[in-house]
Amino acid sequence: MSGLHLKEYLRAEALCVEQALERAVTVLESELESDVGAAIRHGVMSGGKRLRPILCSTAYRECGGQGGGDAYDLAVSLEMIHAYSLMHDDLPCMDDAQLRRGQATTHSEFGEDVTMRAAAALIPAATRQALHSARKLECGVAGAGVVVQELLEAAGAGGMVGGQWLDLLGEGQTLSPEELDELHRRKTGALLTAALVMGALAATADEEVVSALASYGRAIGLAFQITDDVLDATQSAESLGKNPSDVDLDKSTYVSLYGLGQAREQARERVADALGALGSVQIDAPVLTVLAGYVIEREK
Ligand code: GRG
Repeated sequence: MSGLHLKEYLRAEALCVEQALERAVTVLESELESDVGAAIRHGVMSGGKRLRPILCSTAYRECGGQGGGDAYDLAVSLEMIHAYSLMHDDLPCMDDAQLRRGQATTHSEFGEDVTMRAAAALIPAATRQALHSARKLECGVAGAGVVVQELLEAAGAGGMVGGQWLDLLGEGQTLSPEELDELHRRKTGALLTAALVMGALAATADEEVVSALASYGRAIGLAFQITDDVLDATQSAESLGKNPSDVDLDKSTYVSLYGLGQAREQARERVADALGALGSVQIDAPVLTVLAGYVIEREK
């Protein structure tokens, strides 16, 4: 698959993801107070690359999964967790951000109390979404629990929440390279890895394929974060569509620790690790192969 085809692929996948998100948000709007529903719509339907659901649906398909819409319904459970995390991350008690995805952050528009509730409601909603959709895929009722467990482990204290905590504690400190890797393995890497593993498990891939995709996910997770730090250091808030910057928050980053050149080199090494993991098993994964490079070539 060429770079041009990847762009088309990502556009088509994002469209299916948007449709599945629309279905999920419409259900939530019918269940919740109107201001909370509106805040959820703002936080979820605000664009973004939709990388986590696309990794999930791609892994699912490249592991032989045949489900259509149900696979996207599963994939968007990851985006619902991601959206809640961004809504909470932007709150004044965390990063105190005004701009996200080129728009006002949810609390700037709806207030802190409504945003807190809206984001919290997304956590059980994502869990329900994952459970109901996974049951309809190849893994069936018996395998769906394991798929959901992946999501919850990645989102929890050993994953994203724990990583965010380390991130907040690390403000104003110089972290060691090991501490920085551990923080991002949890804060960003865990959910990206879960996306791949959930897709593979839903398609009932062999154990060694699931484990290779987990290694691929851990490697692209770090490559993705290093690139995030490079973009944060080299582009304006306007072009990235978000604020504040890592410098504003006095955070340790791959750029502050290694400098731009070495950080970029490390991102390339992680992509090579990811491709090595993919090559170690017998699956035909043309999209995941090109996607590994995309995570460090992206401009947003
Ligand atoms: C209570 C400690 C505590 C935590 C709550 C807030 C939170 C949970 C977690 C935050 C995790 C977080 C903000 C991770 C950010 C990871 C990241 C690189 C986000 C940007 O992802 P992209 O580039 O964004 O995929 P788009 O906009 O494309 O979706």
